[in-house]
Amino acid sequence: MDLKRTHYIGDLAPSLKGQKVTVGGWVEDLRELGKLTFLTLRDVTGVAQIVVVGEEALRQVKGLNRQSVVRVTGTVQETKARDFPFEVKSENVEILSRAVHPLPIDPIGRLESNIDNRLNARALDLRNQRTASIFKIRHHVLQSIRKTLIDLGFLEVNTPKIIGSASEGGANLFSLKYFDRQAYLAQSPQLYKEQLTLGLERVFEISSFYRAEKSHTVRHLTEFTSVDVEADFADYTDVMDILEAVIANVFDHVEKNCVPEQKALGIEVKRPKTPFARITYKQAVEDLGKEGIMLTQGDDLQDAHLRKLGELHPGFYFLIDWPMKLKPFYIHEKEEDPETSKSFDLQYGYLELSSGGRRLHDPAKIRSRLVEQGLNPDQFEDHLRAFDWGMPPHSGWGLGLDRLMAVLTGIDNVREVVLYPRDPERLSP
Ligand code: AMO
Repeated sequence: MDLKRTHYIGDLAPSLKGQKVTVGGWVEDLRELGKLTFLTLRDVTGVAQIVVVGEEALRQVKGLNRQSVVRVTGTVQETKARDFPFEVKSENVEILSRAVHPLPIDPIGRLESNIDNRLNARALDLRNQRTASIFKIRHHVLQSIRKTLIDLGFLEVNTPKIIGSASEGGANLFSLKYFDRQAYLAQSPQLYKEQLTLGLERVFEISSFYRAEKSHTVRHLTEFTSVDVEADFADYTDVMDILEAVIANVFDHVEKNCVPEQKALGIEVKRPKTPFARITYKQAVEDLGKEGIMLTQGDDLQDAHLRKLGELHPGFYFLIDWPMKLKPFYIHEKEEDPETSKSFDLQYGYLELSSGGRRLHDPAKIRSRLVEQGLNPDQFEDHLRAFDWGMPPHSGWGLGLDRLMAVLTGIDNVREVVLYPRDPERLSP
C-alpha cells in the first residue's frame, strides 16, 4: 500500500496551479454541500482546503468524523475561499484511520479544556496549534543550547540515571529495586559531570532527572529536564558568562526562527539585554530589609522573599555569593571570605532557573564539608577517588529547561511545556 505524500501542505502554493499532488493529514473541518464537500486538512506544516467531488469520493467522506486521517490526491486550483490562497480538487480520498466522536477534548482549541483534561489526552492536544507551537519552540531551544555549547568547545555526554548512591545529598531520592539491591534515580549528573572534566575537560548533558519532592507548585516536577555543564580551568564568573550567552542565544534564535509559533501563542520573544545584573546574597538581604522583610545574614531565601526580590528585579539577574552553609557540599568557598561561596542562582524575577558555582577539587575539603552537612564520606568514596587522579579546578551549572521554557513562552505552569509531565499525582499518560 502506497502511503507516500508528494507534498507537505506547507509546501503547496498557488504557483503549483494545475499540478497533481498527494497530501495527507487530519480532517479539521468538513462541510457537506450536496455535490461538493469541503475538507479542511491539517498536517504538521499547515492547513489546506480540499474540495471533494465525484460520487465515489463524496460517498466515502460522508459523515466522516473530524480528526480522521485521510490521504488525498488531487489538483491545485484557484479558490473563492477567503481563508485559503488555493485549494486542492480531488476525486480520490483514502480514509486511513477513523477518529471517534466525541473526542475527549476539542483539538482545535475553540472550546477551552482545562489543563488536566488536556494532559489526559496529550497526544490529541498536540493537534491544537497553540500546544504544538510550545513543543516546536522547545525543539528550537534545544537546538540553540546545543549549538552555543558546542561552539564553546563543550562535548555532549550521557551519564547514568540509575545510581547506587545520592548525587545531591540524601533527600528527595526516588529509590527502586535493582535486582536484590537498592538503587536510586539520579537527581542530577553532578558527580559524574565533575569527574568527566578530568578526561574530557568541558562537558554538557541534557537529560531528565528525578526529585521525590511532594511540591504542588507550578514550577516543580518529579521528572524534569536539566541542562548541565561543567568546565575545567574556569571560575564561577566564567561559567556565568557561558550561561548568559546560552540564554541570550536561545531568545535570539526563537525570536528569528519561531515566528508562526510566537504568533500562535500571542507572544513576542526578544533577546534580553546582557550582561545580567549580579546581585550578592548580602545585598539582597539588605534590599529586603529596606522593604520591611527582616532577615539575618545566613538565612535562606524563602518563596515570599524571592517574590519580593522578583518585584525589585523583574527579568534576568544573578544572585551570587551565597553563604557556604546554604550551598551543597561540592561548592567552593571564596578564598578571601571562607564563609561565603563562589556560587550563583540565575533568577527570572522570583523564579530560580539555574544554580551553579565553582567546585571544590581538594578531596580533603570535600570530605570535611560532607561531614559538616551530616553526610557520610564513605558513601562518596567512588567519587572521591577520582579527585586523586589529577582533578582540574572546575565550575558548572544546572539549568531547568522546563522553567526556561515557561519563561520564554510566558506560560506559568511548567506542566504545559512538558509533553507528559510527572508530578506527585500524575503518573500517566
Ligand atoms: P538545583 O538543584 O538547583 O542544582 O537544580 C538546578 C535547576 O534545575 C531546575 N529544577 C527543577 N525544575 C523543575 N522541577 C524540579 N523539581 C526541579 N528541581 C530543580 C531548577 C534549578 O535551578 N547540581 C546542581 C547544579 C549545579 O551546581 O551544576 C543542581 O542540581 O531550574
